[in-house]
Amino acid sequence: MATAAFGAGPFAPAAGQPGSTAISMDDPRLVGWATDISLQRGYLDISQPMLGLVDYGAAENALGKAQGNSMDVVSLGDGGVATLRFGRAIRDGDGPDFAVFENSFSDTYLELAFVEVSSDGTNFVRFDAVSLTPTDTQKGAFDPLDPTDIHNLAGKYRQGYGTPFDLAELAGSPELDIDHISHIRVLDAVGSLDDAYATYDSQAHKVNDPWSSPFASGGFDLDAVGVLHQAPEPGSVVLLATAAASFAWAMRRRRRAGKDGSAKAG
Ligand SMILES: [Ca+2]
Ligand SMILES: [Ca+2]
Ligand SMILES: [Ca+2]
Repeated sequence: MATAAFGAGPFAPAAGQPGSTAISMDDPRLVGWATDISLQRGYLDISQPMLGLVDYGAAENALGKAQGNSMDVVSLGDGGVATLRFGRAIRDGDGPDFAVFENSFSDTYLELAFVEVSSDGTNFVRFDAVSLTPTDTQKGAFDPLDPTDIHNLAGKYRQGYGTPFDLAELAGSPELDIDHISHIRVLDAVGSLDDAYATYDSQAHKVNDPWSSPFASGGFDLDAVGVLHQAPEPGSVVLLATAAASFAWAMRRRRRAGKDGSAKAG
């Protein structure tokens, strides 16, 4: 198979190019950020577990607003997992509902991660990721990827620009309420083409990304997760329901009072 021209893939191009879906960390639609994280670091090199785990960056670096730099991140390592929580649940609104920010310093040095969501912290549903990066040659530690070959994998865009995710795509998933997402999980795509370590997209392609990268900052580097559509606060739903109920009660009273009045007048 001939190698397609760079930028000729079917998916959105790099940040700043026409048709890009990248979301700037300063986009005014971002109304919230992750407030809590639990972290399971991955290996420096999953094929050499004796080397240990990555340790770059504190877990808290993934909380709050994205910084868009290379330092204020937490590295996941091969197969590492970060689970984020939010002060308010996330809901499905028009278009993208949240965005995941990585720390790539260029449009083509891309380390990728799968993204899953949950409404209860137990049942997680993964977005259908697609990686059309050819799998004939392993991408080495600093080899470029073509963002137009990548869809629904976090890390598609350079630092300061989030990869968007649309909860509408997960409508109908069992055990998931797309209008009440409480947890987002970011899972490093190992990137190895070796059958023993490979991770696969939703179409059974091996995800080929820079590997191995046995550095303290190996694997996906999470800067932040930003929210575009928040669910109403639980308190405000109760208040709204209470207000509606007392309004209905007042109307009934008024109608009854009106009837009584007319009866007397008659
Ligand atoms: Ca949506
Ligand atoms: Ca990294
Ligand atoms: Ca950060």
